[in-house]
Amino acid sequence: MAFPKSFLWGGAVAANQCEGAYLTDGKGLSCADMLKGGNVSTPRMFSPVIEEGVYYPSHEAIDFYHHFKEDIALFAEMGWTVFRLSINWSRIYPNGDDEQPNEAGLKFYDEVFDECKKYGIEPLVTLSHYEIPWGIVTKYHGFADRRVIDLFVKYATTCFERYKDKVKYWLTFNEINCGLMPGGGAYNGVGYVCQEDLDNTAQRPVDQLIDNPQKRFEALHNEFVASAKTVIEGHKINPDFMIGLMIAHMSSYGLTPDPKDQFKNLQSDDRMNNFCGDVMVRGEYPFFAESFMKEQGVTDTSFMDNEEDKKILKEGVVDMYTFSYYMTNCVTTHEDELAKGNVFLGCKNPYLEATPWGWQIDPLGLRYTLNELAGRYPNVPLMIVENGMGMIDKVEEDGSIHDSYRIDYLRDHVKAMKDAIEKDHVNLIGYTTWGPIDLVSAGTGEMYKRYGFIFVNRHDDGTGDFSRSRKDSFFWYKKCIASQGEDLD
Ligand code: BGP
Repeated sequence: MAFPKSFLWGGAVAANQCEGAYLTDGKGLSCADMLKGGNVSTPRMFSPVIEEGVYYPSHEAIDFYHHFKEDIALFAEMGWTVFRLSINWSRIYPNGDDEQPNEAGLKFYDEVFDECKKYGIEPLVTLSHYEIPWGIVTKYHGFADRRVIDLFVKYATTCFERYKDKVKYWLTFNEINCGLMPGGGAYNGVGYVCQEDLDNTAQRPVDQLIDNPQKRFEALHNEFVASAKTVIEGHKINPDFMIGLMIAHMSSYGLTPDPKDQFKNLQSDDRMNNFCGDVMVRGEYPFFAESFMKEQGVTDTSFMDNEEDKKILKEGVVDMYTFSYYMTNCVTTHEDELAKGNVFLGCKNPYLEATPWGWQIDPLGLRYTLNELAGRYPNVPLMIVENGMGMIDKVEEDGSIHDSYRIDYLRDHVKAMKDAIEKDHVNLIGYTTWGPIDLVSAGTGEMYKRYGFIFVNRHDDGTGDFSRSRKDSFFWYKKCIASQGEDLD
């Protein structure tokens, strides 16, 4: 049997994409609460002030806050052994810099973890999943301000102390490498938004906020230090904690055998995928760090030389490497090929099919990625904490949903993991699919783009009664887990 008995099977969500109840029980605003809905061709707008009568997807989301018992029972019915969720920082410290934590927020997660325990499900908790408190964005410009390191560590240690007997697996920052992308500070956890955008009533798409590479990379550095300090403090509170990093991993291929394409691909892989991983697993910046940052427009890289930070980074290396995997892309220097692609997703791979959102489906790419990571970071276990297919689901008259495309996608990815474990001997310890219950899309804010095994009756116009129902894939995943990944038909 390829998958070891201890292999963790489950699903992953983020608080801002499922909880709703955005101001309930003392919760403060988070940056996610300031984002409007969009779709595949309309970007999400960032509004620095909440407008009356406008639909903000996170405000109600799928109302997990009031449905968590029902939802966790459904997860248990599938046989899960792990549930990845995030704690919404602004439920615990509503403004980010409050003296005392909000007891009602802490109590909510106590109840969620107790419910998991009832079914023998291990929680895997992300401390920051694109939901930095709004107060930290407006008052400190996010992690660009070094004081936010301590605010984060305080929040993390509050959670560690409170849940030390309920939660063993922790992740510091979701997809920390998304901070490498210009302009996404309101969205990607870095939290850097410049004053002009905070004052801007005309509003801009969230990925087009004014970029400041110097601030962005300083903020990222501060996140590295905050994460390392968190690991150090976490191990003092409970030495059994497994605290990991989380990377949006997108492997890429050089489009043509032109050495220029291959070299560009090597550099792009190093910069987008390996830069953050190297700092957090190896405890130091990689050899290409300085040239990379200079290319990006960083003029002063002296923050890398802070001796105290260097010590912390070395001491606070992570216990596991976790990542999201959805697709791969291609890299080229040939202008005509570049034009066929899309800036974020890279250029098109003629051998792969794509989803309606342009995400290119590549199960073998997952095995490729696992091999790359196992070679680069041989001393830490790997976990896939997001994988799945966002699609348009059709509800039949009798309420059933025949999502065979999702089953095909997942089956092929499970097979790729199996090969990686069995044939390549990769140390992979778990798998949580993304959005096992339909939820708000982070990229577009849609409900229309669905990932779930469980359908949620909620729509982009704000209608729907939040009722839950099982799709065909629900029964498939249940069978997959019951057979330890052997029965995939
Ligand atoms: C990852 C995020 C998730 C999630 C997922 C799917 O980048 O960590 O929060 O949403 O992508 O993306 P989307 O929701 O845009 O389809």
